[in-house]
Amino acid sequence: MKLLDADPFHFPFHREKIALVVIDMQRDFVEPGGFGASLGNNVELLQKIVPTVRNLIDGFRAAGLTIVHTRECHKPDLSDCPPAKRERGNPALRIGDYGPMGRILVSGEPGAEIVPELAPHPGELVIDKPGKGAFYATPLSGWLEERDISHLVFAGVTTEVCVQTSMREANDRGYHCLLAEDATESYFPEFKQAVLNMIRAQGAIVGWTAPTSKIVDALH
Ligand code: C5J
Repeated sequence: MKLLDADPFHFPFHREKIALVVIDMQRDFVEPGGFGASLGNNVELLQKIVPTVRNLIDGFRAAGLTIVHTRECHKPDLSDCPPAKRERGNPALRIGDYGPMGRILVSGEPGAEIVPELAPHPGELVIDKPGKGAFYATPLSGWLEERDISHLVFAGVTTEVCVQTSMREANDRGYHCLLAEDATESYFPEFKQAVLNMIRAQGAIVGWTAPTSKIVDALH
């Protein structure tokens, strides 16, 4: 049993039962011309965490542990994109429209790919998800059960949308969840801070948080 120095208190875990879930570090959210930018967001904030996410991934790779990468994207015919999602708001480009990185949030398009610095290695799991949560309409539950995983470390973007949704889904499914504080980011810094506060409040009601350096140190 290992003990990770986390908030609001120590996070105990068995090394062979922990996995990393990196949420949606895709060009569509992190680079200009993608989905995030089409909604009027400044993507530079998200670009800044790429080296930290890489350190976290490298720590899990060095320890030989399970790594899951997710991508929010839809089938080319958009049959898995509810009209309520596509028609929401007034973005410059809608899901499925052509932009500088191909069709917005469509699988197989350049914008849907994970940024090159964080590209999955062979053997790492890649989940294409049509929703904000990583468990909705994906094989993630089964893949984690097959590997006897009980503890999940979350990273990626954006903190209050896909990361928080996935972490709450995991918490409800019985996983012990920890969010890497400096390996997640939002277009809205105050939303990120609110999520960190919310998840660890009330005795870790959704989970724990810790900085990447402490997580990586605890893996060895
Ligand atoms: C959003 C995500 N923000 N990956 N997706 O729409 O958080």
